[in-house]
Amino acid sequence: SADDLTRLQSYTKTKYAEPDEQYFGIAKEKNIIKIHLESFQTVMIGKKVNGQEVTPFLNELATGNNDFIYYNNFFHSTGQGKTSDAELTMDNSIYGLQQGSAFSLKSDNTFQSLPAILHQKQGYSTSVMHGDYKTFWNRDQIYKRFGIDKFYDATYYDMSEKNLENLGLKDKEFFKESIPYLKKEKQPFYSHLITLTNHYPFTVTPQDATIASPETGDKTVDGYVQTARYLDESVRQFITDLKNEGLYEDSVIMIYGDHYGISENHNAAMGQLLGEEITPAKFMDLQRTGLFLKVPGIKGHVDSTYASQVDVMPTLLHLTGIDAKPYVLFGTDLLSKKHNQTIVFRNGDFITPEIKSINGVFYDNNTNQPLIDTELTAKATQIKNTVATELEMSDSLLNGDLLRFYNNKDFKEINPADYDYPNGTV
Ligand code: GP9
Ligand code: MN
Repeated sequence: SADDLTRLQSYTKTKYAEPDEQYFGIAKEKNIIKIHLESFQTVMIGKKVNGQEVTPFLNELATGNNDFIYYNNFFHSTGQGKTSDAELTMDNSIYGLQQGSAFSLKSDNTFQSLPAILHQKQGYSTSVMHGDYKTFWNRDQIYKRFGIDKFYDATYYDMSEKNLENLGLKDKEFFKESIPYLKKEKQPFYSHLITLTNHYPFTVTPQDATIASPETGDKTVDGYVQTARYLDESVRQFITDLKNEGLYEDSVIMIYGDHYGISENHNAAMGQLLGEEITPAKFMDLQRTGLFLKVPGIKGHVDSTYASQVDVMPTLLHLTGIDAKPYVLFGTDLLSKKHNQTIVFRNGDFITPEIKSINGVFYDNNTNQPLIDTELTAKATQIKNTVATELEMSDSLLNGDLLRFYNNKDFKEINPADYDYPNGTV
């Protein structure tokens, strides 16, 4: 009901973090290129297998010596909706559902999404590119509610057998064929490219395997190292092409992992690969999926701020000079002095720079030992309650379809009938 919306808004208002003036609007009307790394976990950054770096290109970006800010404490917050949850969270600053995928279950809801706001406030054209078919995760339905103008799905790409691996188009081919589409987008554009090859069960052809398998004996973990290398090479190729096409210099570029690739079922092999036991606390450490952010006018550096996928939308709004205040958002601007460093996981667990909370047990985040300090324990209990409220609020938004009651003067309601995603003709 409208009362539930009022309750929700009085909660999210308390989370608002005002922008830092030196960054507000610094990327106004700049193209935004969003590179979604399938199943990428930052444990691969800096990792060597048989003396070889797994992800040499991303490692370079992660030094902060290039154009990218590297957020090394950036986490995913996805649930059963996996990729679709990451997309939902990044473009709406809300959490996925406790069960199932909101993309499938809530595609008739009203949203006030980032692509629509960028379009309405600054004339962005918005698109998604992906080497799989448009009905997967019900994307062709929910994207209309997000106000996404164009959806270049598999029908826009050369899906001949030689170009396929695992669920769909190989990433190198995908990026190569995406360049002409990007060039044709009306500027400024907000374009989201979703990779696919680094997906369970992590297979590559011998030709694409450019790093030797670690031989833990677990096919998933061994394969992951090889597909992560392939992903790294694909991103390098794409960034090089963006430079050659004049699309790099003046664009905001964002690279991030969507969710974990290696589940608890593979803790033994993962432990062998990392040379340490994968305890529950260590497993939480591995939920870092990383954010690389290039903003024209901001020098690259490493930023250890704790952050997660909900924080991306308010950050991009402020960078483009749109105040996040009128929108119902759970995240906070990463560049704001008031950024909130409590990371909420979909199952109610959380992490802060000091504390981990896992399945009801508190840990010291730095030692990964159970918390004994009484002051910190009291603090943890308090945060745990806030986290429960946060998830409950986000659920109420989705389950009550509460944004349909929000007559926001800073948002023109989206009519899904205005959107259509015809097939490509490749
Ligand atoms: C499918 C791809 C994978 O199109 O995005 O989704 P996931 O299985 O990772 O949720
Ligand atoms: Mn995924």
